Amino acid sequence: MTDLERRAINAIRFLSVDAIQKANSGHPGLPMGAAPMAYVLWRDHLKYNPLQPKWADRDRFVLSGGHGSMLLYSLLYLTGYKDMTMEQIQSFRQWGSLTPGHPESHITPGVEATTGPLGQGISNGVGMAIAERFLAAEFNREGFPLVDHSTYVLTTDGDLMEGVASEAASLAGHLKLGKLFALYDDNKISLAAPTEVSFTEDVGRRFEAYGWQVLTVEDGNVDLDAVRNALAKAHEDTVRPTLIKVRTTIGYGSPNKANTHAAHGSPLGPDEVKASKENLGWPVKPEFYVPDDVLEHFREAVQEGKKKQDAWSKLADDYRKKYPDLAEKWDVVWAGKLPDGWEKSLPVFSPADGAVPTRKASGSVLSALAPVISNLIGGSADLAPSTNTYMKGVDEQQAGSPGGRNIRFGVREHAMGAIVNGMAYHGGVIPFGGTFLTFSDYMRGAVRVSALAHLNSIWVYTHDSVWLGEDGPTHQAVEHISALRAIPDLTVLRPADANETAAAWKIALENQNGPTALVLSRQGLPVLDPNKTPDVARGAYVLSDADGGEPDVLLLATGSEVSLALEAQKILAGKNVKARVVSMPSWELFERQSEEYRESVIPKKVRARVAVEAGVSHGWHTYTGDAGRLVCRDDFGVSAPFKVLVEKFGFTPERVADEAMKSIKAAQIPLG
Ligand SMILES: Cc1ncc(C[n+]2csc(CCOP(=O)(O)OP(=O)(O)O)c2C)c(N)n1
Ligand SMILES: [Mg+2]
Repeated sequence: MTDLERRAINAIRFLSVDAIQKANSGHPGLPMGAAPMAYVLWRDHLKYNPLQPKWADRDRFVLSGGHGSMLLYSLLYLTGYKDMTMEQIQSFRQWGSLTPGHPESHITPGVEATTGPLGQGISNGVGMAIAERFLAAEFNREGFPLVDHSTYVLTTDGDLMEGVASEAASLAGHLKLGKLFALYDDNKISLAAPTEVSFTEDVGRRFEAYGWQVLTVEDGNVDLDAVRNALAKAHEDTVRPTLIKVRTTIGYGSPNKANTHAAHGSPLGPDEVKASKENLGWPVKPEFYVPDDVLEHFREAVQEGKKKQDAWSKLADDYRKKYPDLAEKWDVVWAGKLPDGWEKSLPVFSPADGAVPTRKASGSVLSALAPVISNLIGGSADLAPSTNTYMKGVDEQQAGSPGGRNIRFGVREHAMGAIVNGMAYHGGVIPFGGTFLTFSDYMRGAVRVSALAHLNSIWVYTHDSVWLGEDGPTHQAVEHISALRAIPDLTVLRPADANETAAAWKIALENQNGPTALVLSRQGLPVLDPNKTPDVARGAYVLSDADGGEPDVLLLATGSEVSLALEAQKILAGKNVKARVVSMPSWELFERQSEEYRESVIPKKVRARVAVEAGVSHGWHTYTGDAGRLVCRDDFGVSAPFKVLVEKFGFTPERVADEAMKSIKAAQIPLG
């Protein structure tokens, strides 16, 4: 190691240590131990342009151990990302800074993925590598490697203990994602203890069994050449993803805390900061010290990055001349747009179609759109025939068919979630993932991050209630819709019929500001009159009003229960009660409407209301108010035929009508 290299690495370490000390909060252990490998990667291997953080063909770097965020912020500062100023470094973990406690991709330019929940980042990396390979197959032409980048992940002990990481790594091996590289900060310490108390398997052999190439750097603290050689060797194998086990020391340089979990998640403290700096030959003062020549050395990345991107831009210009149609398509997908006129391909369903399960309608929508939206890519967790998420006429994503858009995630819901997110982070694609609604819990960690990071991930959840019948309560979702609604910035849509389903897909595809969950039925639902254009985008709308002015009661329903509400409306009409049926596919979208619109659909003065939804009533009180009634299911389901459950659980038109009468009484509105 040269003197300059040593000081460059120490600059990463002590910028991080000082920022953490100033914030009096943070995780110094990882930046101190992983600084050498990060230095080699960012100096010698990574393709990036600090002044154009969104350059499409950049390599992706994911800090999967997001607790080591200061490592990434130090690198962004040192290499010259212009938003990452010294002021930001000194505002680590403070309100409004670009340096939050864990990296957040929607806040900080240069941060590729929101990490911190362990296991997510490495799984995102798998999605990024899939997206890269898919786009390469789609766009690259002889002599024009327009898409040619790698995905690097810095992973940790805790990261690799997480189940989701194993699921994703297993799929990555199967798919032979040769341009995925994980550097494992193998320091044998986690948050609370050495790994010997709970994590003693041979990680390398496990990854080899997944189909990865596994390399080892025996001393990642000082042997930079070993890291360089490992990275070079990693690239020689173009078929297998690579795990490089880099043996390091957590908190390297700290005389009293290195190699202990004390270095993991607390500032070193002023005395230990001083001792560490002295130990590594670093000036104790000033804080946040970066020698000029070190900064210059790092900032060469700006020129280097520009050179690389310029060369790529020239290639792209020539490509544009030679393949204008492809170039046009490129612009559309990278702008996150949809091709002109795409919505004309959305199918329209008619009542003559009979009872159509909304999952089937969703399948028809997907297959109709697949040829038109060429970057729609996704699949399910081994449930393709059930979730109807396999696009007809489209190839399957496999090692031998990297241009395939039907992804078989296998029975790996959590990884599916994180991989879909990884594709969304990557850009250029519109990714989706599907499973039964009840298993949305298995992937909740990823769904939450998709919302936090404002990703365009689309979640397709079928078999949405107790109405799946015989499979019983393990498979019957009851609390899940409510649990999804509880996630901020996730748009949840539960369409009432096939046409609402098509409208829901349109909303999901056009949603630029976050993920969308489509909640779909297993059983057939009558197709409503398509001439009454469903106002799904407004979240709730008057589907059917009683004749003769102001309604006596509002029937608020979603999904399969909308047709039930329509039946109840007829019964009530027979009793001379005016009932309005409101189809309410999305609370979130409804809440975004104007006060006037909301009042026009759910007028305050009509206090008699019934909410009908085959799930827990949690949250419905907001809409039903003080005189309202609930036809919901506040308990688990039961294994029995669907028709029996309808009776036993009281989801009959008569029951709904009965509750409507009770609500009218409670609201003391005289019958008209
Ligand atoms: C899903 C999840 N569970 C728990 C945590 C809390 N946590 C943060 S880091 C960590 C383990 C740290 O060990 P390691 O990943 O080896 O990082 P190192 O201490 O070596 O930096 C834990 C349990 C988390 N961030 N995410
Ligand atoms: Mg560790």
